[in-house]
Amino acid sequence: MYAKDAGFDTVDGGDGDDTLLSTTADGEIRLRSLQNVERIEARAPTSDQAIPKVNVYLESGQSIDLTNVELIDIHQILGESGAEIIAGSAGNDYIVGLSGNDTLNGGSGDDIISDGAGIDLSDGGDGIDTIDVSENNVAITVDLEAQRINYGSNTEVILNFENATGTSLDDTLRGDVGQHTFGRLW
Ligand SMILES: [Ca+2]
Ligand SMILES: [Ca+2]
Ligand SMILES: [Ca+2]
Repeated sequence: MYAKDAGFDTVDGGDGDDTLLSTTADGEIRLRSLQNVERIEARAPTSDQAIPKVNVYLESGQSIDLTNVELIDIHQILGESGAEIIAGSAGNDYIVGLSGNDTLNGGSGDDIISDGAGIDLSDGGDGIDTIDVSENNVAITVDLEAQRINYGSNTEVILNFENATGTSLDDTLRGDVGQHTFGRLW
């Protein structure tokens, strides 16, 4: 059971089958670290309410490995301004690095990774994954074939992505259009 408070929590489930459960209407799960937890689940506060959008927030500069964690009705997994290391679950994840030089891995499933500012390393892993650069405020070149993002003088590595979502500026997309589909790049 997870009790929301202002700080970031260190959670160790120990032995047994453990679930981190959010049952508040404004669910936010704030973690410094997570160990030995098998499941993170969002539920409605009462049975007649909808399940709220619950995000997992990782403290700045920390790391989290969700490879063997089942996420149930969790909306996004978000880093902060530091360099976070986030490994997603086997399911479909939405991972947001924000600023800082982040290492973001989707793992299996059809993941969306928003890398944000900073020089990030993003890996979609197995599945049909989307690199989302729409939060950036500079025009970006996304090359899915060369597995690179370029903006200004910066180059970032993007591995195992099949789709891209661009910014509202004049982005450039390179890829094999026979294999890939592109989101709202224009
Ligand atoms: Ca970050
Ligand atoms: Ca995943
Ligand atoms: Ca992939």
